[in-house]
Amino acid sequence: MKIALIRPNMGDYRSTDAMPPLAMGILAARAGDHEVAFYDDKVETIPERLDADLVALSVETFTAHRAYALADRFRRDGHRVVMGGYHPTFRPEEALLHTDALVTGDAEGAWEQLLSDASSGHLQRVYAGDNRAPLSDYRIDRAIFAGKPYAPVELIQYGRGCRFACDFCSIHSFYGPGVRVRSTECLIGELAQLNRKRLLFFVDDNLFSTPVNLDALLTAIRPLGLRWSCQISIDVARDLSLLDRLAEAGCTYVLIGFESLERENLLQMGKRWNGVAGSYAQVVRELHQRGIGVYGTFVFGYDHDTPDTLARSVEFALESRLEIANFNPLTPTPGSPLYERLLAEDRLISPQWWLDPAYRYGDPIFVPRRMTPQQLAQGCFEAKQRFYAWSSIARRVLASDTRFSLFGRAMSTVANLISRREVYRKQGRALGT
Ligand code: B12
Ligand code: SF4
Repeated sequence: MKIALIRPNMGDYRSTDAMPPLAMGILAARAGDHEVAFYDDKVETIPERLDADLVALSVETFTAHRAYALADRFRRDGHRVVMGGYHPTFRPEEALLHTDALVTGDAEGAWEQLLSDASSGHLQRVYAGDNRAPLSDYRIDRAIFAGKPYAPVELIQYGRGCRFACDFCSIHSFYGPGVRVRSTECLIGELAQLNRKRLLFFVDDNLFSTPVNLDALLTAIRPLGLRWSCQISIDVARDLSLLDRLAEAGCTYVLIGFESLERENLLQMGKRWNGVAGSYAQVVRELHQRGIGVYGTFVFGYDHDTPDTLARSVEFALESRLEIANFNPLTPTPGSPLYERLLAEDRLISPQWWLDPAYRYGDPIFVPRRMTPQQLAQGCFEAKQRFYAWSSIARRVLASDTRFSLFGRAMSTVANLISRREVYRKQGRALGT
């Protein structure tokens, strides 16, 4: 068969911060003898006509509307369409209105079965991926990304899942309670093939899955002399020697979900543990002292948030000189406990907001308790504007700790410029069209 892999964007426009989608590389590597072409809607226009027997789309909640429009078009043209990813996993009935078949959960195994059935003309409607299977046969084909204008970042995955279960996050529902990691030998083999001039980003939801796993990784990659970044839970800073080891192993940036400065909000989101390593300011200081930059993320709209808590969070981010930060309105995505709770409380403004033609990126999705939906949306946008104002970028980047490598500073500058541009480009965008 000829297979066209498509990663849809949020709408019919091109992005400037796109990174190569690992899922597509995994599907390509497991396509056997079939011929694969890959189109990335984020960085290139999807051709009107495709020469393909099977069109496969990777779908997230923010890209579902656009994915369905593309799928409907290709089905009208007589193509068979299949889907996979977070959104079809959590909303299979909805996706099946637009696709001939879908895979829920992990692709490995289910995708090969789907391809075999499609070639013999016996395509089933739903293939259940095994989200508990060990990651022992992890393969990825990066050749499909060649020549596409991606940001200078190499993505890599050590493991899947997270040991926590925050109320707003769909990771736990997707992967279950367990965390699976790849063997470090397999990972090192893959690392050897990546472009060392680019910043390496571990896409794991929490690289600190267990002390044993983190230790195995740091021991394996330290001798490679790489510079890398990751998402990590703040409790890693409870043991300062672990921070030393992260720095020694080449960690240049960490993304930490601070989420809120309000204890009651942390309790409500199931993230009380965010306080175990001391104050946020202390943790940032310890990381900076080791030459590790911090990308802090915050969410707003929990029941104890007011316009004032938003303003205080921006103050904190500026005073702590976070290299990058994000201030997002709480986004109830299907699969998260938050979504179910807000639905049950009748607080969702539009329950299927991702398909609502009136919805715009950054719009309020639900009614917060202690501010109006508009205050929430506007407050988050203003927070981003303040953080990415030219004066703020200059102050944070130029005055960054002298322990920062030249590479770290260059990365910080580029990341700030890209983030600033994307803040304005994304805000108010319709999904789908
Ligand atoms: C890195 C990352 C990013 C990067 C972009 C990465 C890139 N390549 O472009 C950045 C930082 C830019 C980003 C942005 C956003 N992200 Co993001 N991101 C991730 C993260 C951490 C890793 C993605 C990854 O590489 N995973 C590894 C691959 C191998 O896994 P996978 O994509 O799930 O694919 C597997 C299966 O799902 C399946 N599969 C997937 N597609 C298909 C298709 C077919 C046909 C088949 C058969 C199978 C299949 O097979 C794969 C292998 O088993 C995920 C969390 C996660 N664990 O995945 C969040 C995640 C995908 N992001 C999320 C969100 C919400 C966003 C934003 C909307 C945030 C925001 N408010 O702006 C934006 C915009 C996203 C967009 N689509 O435009 C959510 C999506 C939730 C949802 N219900 O859709 C996630 C799950 C995070 C979370 N905690 O909830 N993100
Ligand atoms: S928000 Fe982060 S720490 Fe919480 S469950 Fe999701 S991935 Fe884990």
